[in-house]
Amino acid sequence: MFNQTPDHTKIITIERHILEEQRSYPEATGVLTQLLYDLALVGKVIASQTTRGGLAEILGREGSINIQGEEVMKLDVLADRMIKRLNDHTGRLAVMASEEQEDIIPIPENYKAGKYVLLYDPLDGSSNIDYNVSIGTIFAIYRRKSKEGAGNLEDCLQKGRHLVAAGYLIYGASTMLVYSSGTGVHGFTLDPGVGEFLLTHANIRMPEKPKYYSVNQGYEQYWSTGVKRFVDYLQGKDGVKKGLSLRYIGSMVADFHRNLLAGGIYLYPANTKDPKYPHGKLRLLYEGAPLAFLAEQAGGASSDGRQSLLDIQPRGLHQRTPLYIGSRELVEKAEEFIREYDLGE
Ligand code: AFP
Repeated sequence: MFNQTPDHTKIITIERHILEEQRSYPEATGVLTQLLYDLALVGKVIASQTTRGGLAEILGREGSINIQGEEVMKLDVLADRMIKRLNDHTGRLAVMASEEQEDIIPIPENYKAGKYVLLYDPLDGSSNIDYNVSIGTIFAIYRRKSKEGAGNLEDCLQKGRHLVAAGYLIYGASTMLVYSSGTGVHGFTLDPGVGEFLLTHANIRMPEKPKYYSVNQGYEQYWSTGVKRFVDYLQGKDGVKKGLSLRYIGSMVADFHRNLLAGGIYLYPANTKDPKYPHGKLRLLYEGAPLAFLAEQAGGASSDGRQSLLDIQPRGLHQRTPLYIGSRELVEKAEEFIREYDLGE
């Protein structure tokens, strides 16, 4: 019978989990632990705002002044500022970069520069906010490359292979934080009653048998032959395998999260729709690399169609990339179709 009495001895808070992970690294100084904990706080603060999203109509429109005399901001701008403010003075970071900002975000001179670099997408899927659909925050943490003083652009332009930790917060039916610091992927759900993230998904592994594929099928006419053939394959049109179900939310964090738990692939291929973005829409540093890191840690894989997203040397902060992330077998299949039909190899 289902036991409704919770076993309180088994409740693991995110703080305890991160601390226990740190214990397996005797040389660890605790700075990364603190940084991850700062990001959990970020999640709680943003979640409290996103759940009030629909109230913007009542409390004031973007640009207007609310009853506290403050300017009402769009949620993505607000999230961007919050992450910056919660992290610029801690002494843990050398530099930051955000999907919402053109240039790197330096640590103010009056604060100590630390040894880590934080890259983030403050509110991914923000075009979904108005429709009460899940959105998320993605983060990526690297060790600085420069020796001391203010961090620089080069500190931010690192391959995903050098990630120290990465994760996301998903603001959905419940708020979750999912992260990896290189020893598996772990998921925590925010218990709004106690205001803590509790371990609910220890050591997540992507199921071997994929269930879903996620792509904006509306762009099919703009895809290459290789991509079209690959999606035919996913749909089971070749008659070799049963087709997968299509699920596409248009919030990458939510699409990725579902496929991580259920098995499947998310793709945003290159397309010819907008000549300004020949590599598709998604950004390597803020979306591709961190989610690729999590996929690998959960037994999955990633690719830009030719190579792992983790092996691409970024040349610019906002570099875009074609993207395939999910079950290893499907990612390899995508590369195979692209090699055969698009690269003629
Ligand atoms: P927004 O943050 O502008 O809503 O973009 C979301 C996103 O970067 C990613 O989360 C989605 O998976 C993808 O774009 C959706 O893009 P399409 O609308 O072109 O399918």
